[in-house]
Amino acid sequence: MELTKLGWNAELNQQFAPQHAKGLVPARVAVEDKHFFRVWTTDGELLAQVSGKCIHEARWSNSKLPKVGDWVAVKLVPNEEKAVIQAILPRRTQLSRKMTGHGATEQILATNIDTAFLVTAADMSFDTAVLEQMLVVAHESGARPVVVLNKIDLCEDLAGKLAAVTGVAGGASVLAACALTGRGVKKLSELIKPGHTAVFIGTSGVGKSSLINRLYGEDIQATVEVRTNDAKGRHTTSWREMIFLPQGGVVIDTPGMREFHIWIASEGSKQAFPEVEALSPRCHFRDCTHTKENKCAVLEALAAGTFPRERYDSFLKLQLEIRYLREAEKRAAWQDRKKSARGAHRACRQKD
Ligand SMILES: Nc1nc2c(ncn2[C@@H]2O[C@H](COP(=O)(O)OP(=O)(O)OP(=O)(O)O)[C@@H](O)[C@H]2O)c(=O)[nH]1
Ligand SMILES: [Mg+2]
Ligand SMILES: [Zn+2]
Repeated sequence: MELTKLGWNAELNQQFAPQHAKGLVPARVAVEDKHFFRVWTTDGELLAQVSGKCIHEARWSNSKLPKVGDWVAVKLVPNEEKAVIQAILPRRTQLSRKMTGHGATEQILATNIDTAFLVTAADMSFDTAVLEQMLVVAHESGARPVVVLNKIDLCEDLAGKLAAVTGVAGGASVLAACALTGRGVKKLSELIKPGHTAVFIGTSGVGKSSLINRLYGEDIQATVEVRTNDAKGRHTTSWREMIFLPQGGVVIDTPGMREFHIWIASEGSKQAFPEVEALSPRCHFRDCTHTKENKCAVLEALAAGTFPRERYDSFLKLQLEIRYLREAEKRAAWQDRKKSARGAHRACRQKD
């Protein structure tokens, strides 16, 4: 397998020089399953495990373990189709969300991606709130977000749904598609160039795997019909997986997720709400939070009806979440410092 087709380039090659000198070879993580990985090397697919040193270094932070999309340095196990992952190369982009049900921990969904396809369905499950969350997460990742309105065959009011999607999409482009007939799939395919990596995210049943099958040209990912009463999916795809397209380029299929709560966001929130960004230079205070200040251009636009109330509510929710995560991050950093101070104290006492 030619690594350049998977996105390997001169810059990565340069970064890899020290690893190369140690006799390690480059590989890309295609599947992650707890402590086992499938990686792609020039010689094909290998089963890989992480070195003890890597696990030790990652003991406080899961994000230091390999993720789907990562470029890694592996040591080949002679005479076996196995490898040991020794190091992760710096990530160019990474798509993260806050893990659900846990205080505030980062879950990395995919790395080194160029395009994030945010899939929604034009059927009964149509929901712009999840799309707004996905947009922030995608903008924050560094990848280019593209909104895909799939299942347009199941919708009577396509113009209305497209308008609703465009209303929240900010600057992201919007594509309409139908994975069943293949309508719109060509446009999608044109956005995945050889060497590029695209990830598909969205709630269960919106048709992520179906679109990928269409792009691939045959059914390689399992798909299952949605429930008839509410069009919700059944969580068919159960792990993140990288797929190499015959025409070049790589796509990552992901399991359907109900929520895309942001991990720490700064740029992402600005880009997801370009309306607020455009208005805020006209606010009286430079650090205006657009919540209670006098002479706030955002609040004025809200009162005048030129900035929709639902968009403002989404904006507020996002700001609250960002504040919560910042606090949680500060707390975690403080606890880390306390832990290492205690460790140092113990080490000193042992020396005495
Ligand atoms: N009518 C119609 N059905 C579609 C379309 N795209 C997908 N489906 C159907 O929707 C169901 C769910 O599609 P999947 O591709 O499995 O959805 P998914 O997003 O991968 O779902 P998870 O893997 O659970 O996250 C399948 O029965 C598909 O055949 C479409 O454009 N139109
Ligand atoms: Mg799927
Ligand atoms: Zn303001």
